[in-house]
Amino acid sequence: MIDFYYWPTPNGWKVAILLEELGLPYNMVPVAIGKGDQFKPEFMAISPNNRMPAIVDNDVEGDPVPVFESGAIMWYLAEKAGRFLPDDPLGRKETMEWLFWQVGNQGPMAGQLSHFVNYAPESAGDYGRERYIREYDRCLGVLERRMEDRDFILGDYSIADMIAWPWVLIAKPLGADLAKFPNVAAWRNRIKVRPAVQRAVDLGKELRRSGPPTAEERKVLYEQTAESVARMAERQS
Ligand SMILES: N[C@@H](CCC(=O)N[C@@H](CS)C(=O)NCC(=O)O)C(=O)O
Repeated sequence: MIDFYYWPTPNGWKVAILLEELGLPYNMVPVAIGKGDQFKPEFMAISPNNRMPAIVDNDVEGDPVPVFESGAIMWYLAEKAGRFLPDDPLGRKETMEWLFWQVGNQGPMAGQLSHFVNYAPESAGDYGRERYIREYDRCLGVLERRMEDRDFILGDYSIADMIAWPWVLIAKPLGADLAKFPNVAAWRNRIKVRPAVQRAVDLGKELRRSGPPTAEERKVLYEQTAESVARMAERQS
């Protein structure tokens, strides 16, 4: 069985989609990031960056295998299952390019945009929000060009799609209009109708916050420093 450390956000959905697509049995362990579960020493032993998603694979010979960072988790699971990852060296190289693109570009830009759209105080002004509006738009343009002559990022549906899709699913709440990205809009819909994807997006939806974060949650999530993380880890040990 795989222990899946998860909270219902776009980064969590990436791995939920793959687990559902693979039909692998898993045990979902909620990581309540607004409450500080990500600083628990037992979680940080699995995910040293104090971020979910993470997994522990217990279906191995020897000690259970922890994996953190969504790109690494996607690669690990796809390789283990022998699915959603090309076999040939060039196909694997392309997969890696798009995984790295997602975790180094689209993910962080969309994540920061979400922060400035949803959580930044008025005193932050427009600079940060506009910077990330442009970067998110640029990333949508990258996908738009890539999808000009194919249905999925690598041609066939793969972990490259599963990792990039969640941050496109929420384009509208992030303020982006997909009308100017018709290839991306079609790709988004092609993936959205998949039953496994729907199950993944529904996973743990009852755990989601209904209103804006409380002052305490804001502090936990948006005021992290090396010292505060160490302090919170200490408090939870
Ligand atoms: N690069 C990481 C990003 C993961 C990430 O940012 N997760 C957020 C939730 S969407 C988190 O765990 N936040 C906890 C925190 O900010 O302390 C990945 O792709 O796995």
